[in-house]
Amino acid sequence: MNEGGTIFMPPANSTIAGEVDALFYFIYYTALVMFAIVIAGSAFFILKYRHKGKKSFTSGMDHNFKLEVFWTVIPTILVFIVFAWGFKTYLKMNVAPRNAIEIKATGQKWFWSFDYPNGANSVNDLIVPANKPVKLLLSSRDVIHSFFVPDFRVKMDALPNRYTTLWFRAEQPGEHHLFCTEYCGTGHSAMLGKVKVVSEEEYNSWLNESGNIPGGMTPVEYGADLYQKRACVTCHSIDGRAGVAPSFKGRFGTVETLSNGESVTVDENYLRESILSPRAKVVAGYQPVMPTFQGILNDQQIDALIAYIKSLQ
Ligand code: HEC
Ligand SMILES: [Cu+2]
Repeated sequence: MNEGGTIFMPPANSTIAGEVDALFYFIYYTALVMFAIVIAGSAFFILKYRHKGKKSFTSGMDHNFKLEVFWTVIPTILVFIVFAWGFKTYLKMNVAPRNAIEIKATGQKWFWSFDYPNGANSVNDLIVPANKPVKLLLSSRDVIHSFFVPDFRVKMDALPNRYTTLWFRAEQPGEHHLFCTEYCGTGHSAMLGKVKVVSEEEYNSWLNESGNIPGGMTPVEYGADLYQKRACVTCHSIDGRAGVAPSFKGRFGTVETLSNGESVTVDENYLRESILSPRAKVVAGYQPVMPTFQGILNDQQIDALIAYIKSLQ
C-alpha cells in the first residue's frame, strides 16, 4: 500500500499531490541551504573572532549596509515565492471542478459513513472511480473529526453544525488509508477507513448492487460482513470480551439489565431497537455512545445483522 513513497512523503496518488510535494520540497531544500549558511557562518565567526588574549581587539565596525540589504531582500523574495505558490495550490485544492461527483461524508464516534448520489451508502470504505473529480461534503454527528487521506495530500475538518468540503481526483485504481486526524475520544485510533479507487464500471456496478445481499451470501455471512464494514467491530467484540460496548457473543436470548434498573430479554425486536434508537434502552454499566444507524442501514441489512448476532452462541 505504501509503495512509491519517499522518506518524507507517502506515495502521491492524486492530481494535486505532485504540486503539494513540489512546494514542500522547495521549502525544505531552501531551509536546508539557509541552515547550512547560518551554521557555517556561525562556526567561521566563532573560530575567527575567538578570544586570543588581551592585546587583540576586534574592529569597531557595527554594520554593513550592502550585506544587510542582501540578507533582507533575498529571504523576502523567498517568502513571497512561497506565498504565491502556496496560494495558487490552495485555490486549486479548494475549488472543486463543476462536474465533480458529490458524496456526503459524515464523521461520528468512531467511523465514517458515506452517502452516494443514488442513495447507496458505505461505512469506512469510500468507493470512488479513478480519474474523476470527487467532491466530499463533510459534517459530523458529534465532535470534530478530520478527514485525511495522506496519499492524496488532502485533509479537512468535519464539524458538527456546519458543512465543509474537500475534493480530489485519484489517478488510478488502488487502495489508500483514510484517517481521522483530530483526536475525538477513546476510539479515535480505531477510526480507520480506506479509499477504494476503482474503475468507472466497477464504481457504477457497486452503486447499483450496494444495499442488496451480494450474490451467494447467506444472511449470516452478510451480517458478518456488515459487522466489519459498518464499524460495529470498533465497539462490539464477538469473543465475549467487553470493551466500550457489550460483546455480541452469547448475547441473544439472555436477559439484559438496563441503566434504569429494568430488564429486557435480548430478542429480535430489542436488537432492532438497539440498532435504530440506541438510547431507548441503555445497557447498565455502559455509556450511551452508540450512534444511531437510522438511515445508514436498511431493513435487509438490519435483518442480516440480527441473524449474525443470533448465530454467535
Ligand atoms: C461507538 C461505539 C459503537 C458502535 C460503532 C456500535 N455500537 Fe452498539 N452499542 C454500543 C454501546 C456503548 C452499547 C451499550 C449501551 C447501549 O445500550 O446503548 C451498545 C449496545 C448495542 C446493542 C444492545 C446490546 C445488548 O447487549 O443489549 C446492540 C444490539 C448493538 N449495540 C448493535 C450494534 C450494531 C449492529 C452496530 C453496527 C451496525 C453497533 N452496535 C455499533 C456502542 C457501539
Ligand atoms: Cu474522529
